[in-house]
Amino acid sequence: MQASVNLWGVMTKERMQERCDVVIVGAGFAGMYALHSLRKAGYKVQVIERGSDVGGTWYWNRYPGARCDVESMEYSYSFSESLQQEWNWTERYSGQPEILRYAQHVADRFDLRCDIRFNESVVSANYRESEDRWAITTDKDNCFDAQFVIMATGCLSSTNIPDFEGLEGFRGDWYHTGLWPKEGVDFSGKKVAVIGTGSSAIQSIPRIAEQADHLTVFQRTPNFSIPAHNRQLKDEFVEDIKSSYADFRAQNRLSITGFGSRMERHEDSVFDTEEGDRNQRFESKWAIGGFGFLSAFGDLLASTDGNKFAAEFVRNKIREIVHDPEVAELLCPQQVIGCKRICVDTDYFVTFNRDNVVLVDIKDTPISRVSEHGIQIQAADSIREYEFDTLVFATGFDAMTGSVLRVDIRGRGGLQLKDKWHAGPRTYLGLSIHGFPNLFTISGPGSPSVLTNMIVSIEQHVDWVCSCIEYMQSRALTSIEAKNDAENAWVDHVNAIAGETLYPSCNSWYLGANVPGKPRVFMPYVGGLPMYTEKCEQVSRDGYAGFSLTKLN
Ligand code: N01
Repeated sequence: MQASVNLWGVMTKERMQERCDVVIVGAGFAGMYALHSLRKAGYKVQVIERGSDVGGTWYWNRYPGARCDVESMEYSYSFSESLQQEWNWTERYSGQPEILRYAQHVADRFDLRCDIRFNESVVSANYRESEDRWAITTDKDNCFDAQFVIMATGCLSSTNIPDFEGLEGFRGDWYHTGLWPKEGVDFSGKKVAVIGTGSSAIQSIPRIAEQADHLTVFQRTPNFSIPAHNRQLKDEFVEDIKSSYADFRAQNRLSITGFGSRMERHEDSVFDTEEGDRNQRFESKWAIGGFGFLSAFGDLLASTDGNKFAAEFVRNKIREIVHDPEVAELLCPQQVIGCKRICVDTDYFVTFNRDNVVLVDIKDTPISRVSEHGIQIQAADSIREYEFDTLVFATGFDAMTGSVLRVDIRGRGGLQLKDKWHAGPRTYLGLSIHGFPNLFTISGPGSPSVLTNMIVSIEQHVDWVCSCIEYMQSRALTSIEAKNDAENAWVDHVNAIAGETLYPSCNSWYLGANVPGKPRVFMPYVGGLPMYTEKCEQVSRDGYAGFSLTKLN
């Protein structure tokens, strides 16, 4: 923004007013690919990103131990054969620094940065019905006028920091795993608390314990975690995949989760297998490591009784690894395995055998406040105080809707998205919202998104949106909007198929249960990527069935 002198000779800030075809919010993997695709198709595109660089979740989540839980040969873009051939991943599961370097490489290679405004946040988006265009404003008072808005804001990028009384008076330092400082944190000689035991905690706890003087972990709900067995990638393995990378990607797109096509998935029932063979199967999956554990049998997420076999197998592993039986029992999750996203770890449970690590169970005695010196717990008849130099909030995210609703979005008739979604998100295909024409959500609620390899889902969504915009341009159409009945039917379908699984049976962030006051609605689409992709393709083949397409007079 520049300064200028107005008619009265007074210096004023000159607001930037820019007209473009598409504004994209966010420069993570979704925003970057959308920019590349739309620009290639000839559109004028502006990306606005609150961070100082590309990478999205991998830009913000720099906590120690941050690592992808999808294998690196699969967690990467497939749109460019030369990109996938030239980039070399080093480990089975990539760490955050390597994934961020990859995102930066993609930005350089495809010259993306020139169309991204960094260190700037979109604050509002208003639909102007008379023109079928959006007015977008930012925290730097800049305005953009665009026909389309693409929310590429990520599913897990709005941090959930519990509203603990007294936090502002805490004399030490505190951090959230999802807003980790770029310069890192030195825990040497410190007494540290980690609050939470989700994926971020499970990855960071072993690394923090190695460095800190003392670590206390505050656990509300224990989680299931499967070892990553992370390792350096062997050249033969990489060459084998690269020799037919396109086929490998195509196979992955046919799998329900968008990854793991080479993984053995068993479809037989856990009830049809004798105890010895059953445990043998679980044992071999445990030895392989990672998410594939739940593919040991075909019905582990369909039946509570069947699920218990897998859950008890993991609990027995925890009891074997953790020396103190009381601590082991506290670490044993009691919910359905897979109902919360399963964690993939390196040395998590064994960390509780260290002399400098203590587990505090806060299920029945929650954190009551943060004092100047640490954390207070309300026990039966007294307040217990723990002193710390550093607090780490590994307390997760306002998932799937948080980052979309952080922008004040107003559609037709001034309808506010936060009002429309007051009882939970409603979308058609997780891509579009009735009342909000020309606005697309990438991997939005109602799409497979977080239940799949995110990059595969992102590519599928961006490709669909680009084709849709091309379709409109070729027919001089100026607006597209999900119809109310199509949206209602989709929401009903998403809920109905989630209800046939065990997913809604526990307090997960999929349900919004981790954020106080958030409506409990199962947000991702559980039908799997192939079925979902086919549905999207059918909709476009049928001339965008379920959408109203109009032309401004
Ligand atoms: O967050 P979470 P996360 N007092 O919501 C606890 C992805 N991810 O950042 O379970 C005390 O899972 C909360 O307790 P409870 C991945 O998809 C991916 O760890 O609500 N505790 C829970 O233990 C993952 O699923 C990678 O009872 C409180 C924890 O904080 C998703 O991000 C790596 C509390 C939050 O766990 C989120 O993971 C890391 C309170 N007031 C993350 N509030 C990859 O590998 C919350 N908690 C790609």
